[in-house]
Amino acid sequence: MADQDGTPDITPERIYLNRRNFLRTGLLAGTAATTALVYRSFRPGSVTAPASEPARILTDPATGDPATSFEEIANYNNFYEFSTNKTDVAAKAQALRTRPWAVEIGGMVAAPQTLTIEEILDWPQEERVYRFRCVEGWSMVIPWTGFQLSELLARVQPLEKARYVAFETAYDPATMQSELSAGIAFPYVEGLRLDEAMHPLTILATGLYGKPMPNQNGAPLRLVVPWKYGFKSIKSIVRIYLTDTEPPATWSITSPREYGFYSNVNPSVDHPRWSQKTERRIGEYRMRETLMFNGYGDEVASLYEGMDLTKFY
Ligand SMILES: Nc1nc2c(c(=O)[nH]1)N[C@H]1C(S)=C(S)[C@@H](COP(=O)(O)O)O[C@H]1N2
Ligand SMILES: [Mo]
Repeated sequence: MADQDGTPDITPERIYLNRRNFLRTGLLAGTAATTALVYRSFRPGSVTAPASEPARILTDPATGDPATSFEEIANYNNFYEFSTNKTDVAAKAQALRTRPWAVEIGGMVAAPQTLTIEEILDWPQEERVYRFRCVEGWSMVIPWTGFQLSELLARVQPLEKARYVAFETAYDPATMQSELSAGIAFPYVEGLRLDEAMHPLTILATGLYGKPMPNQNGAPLRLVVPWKYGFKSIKSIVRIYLTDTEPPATWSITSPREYGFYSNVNPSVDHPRWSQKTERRIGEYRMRETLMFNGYGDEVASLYEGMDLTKFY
């Protein structure tokens, strides 16, 4: 983990006007119960402010913690395709070509589709302010823009036998570094169990701070699963497929002793080389306690009933 570089904490982006046209709400698919759950959990962070409303301060709706500044979110990144040095990624990822861009969705589905990014960006987007915890021990509060992954999955109609959702990042050797330099295999791949993927907290993000997704944060489309360690939130997705077997996940393949398929945030299961009991919120100096499921346990703990979470970590 790099030290803070002394960048001022308060930025104009932390306080910004919420624009009515950009953030359309009321798009939540699914049951009324699901919708109620999401609105209850996210009302403070996901409302559309009237255009006349004065600047608001973005906070994590659960804890009231202020959002991490745009500069910090966009300049301290993990994106191994470009660099293994978190403070170099932003500059190097400017080479990422995000147009044309298409996402292929297939596998065990009744209605496979290939969608252009323009089609996806045309869907209603909402804001979700989520805590984000990297397995390395740092965390942020990030105001994402996006939509529930469940909405996309509903369009392709998963077959009865589908049990998992697999994801793949673009790999372009012309603009990205080699596997040898990165120390991991490409394309970067990830996976979720289907019920995790369908959970209302799981989103595909297309932007942050009301702006299009910066390349370094995984433009034009990346996964966000707030109760799991950050590496599950795969960036710059080009392929999604449903399967009946546990899909490969880059860090579990690279280092199976250190990274499990589930990788739920869990302060009581240490990484073999460091403790996971505490974390440093970027922009702060003191350490915070890490919370089980990154504090989203009320919403997600039931997904893991009967599982030994010290074993299936
Ligand atoms: N394709 C791809 N996705 C990725 C990574 C990566 O190296 N390549 N790094 C992961 C890790 S370890 C983290 S912590 C988050 C970082 O997201 P951020 O840079 O937007 O904060 O992206 C995740 N998704
Ligand atoms: Mo991470």
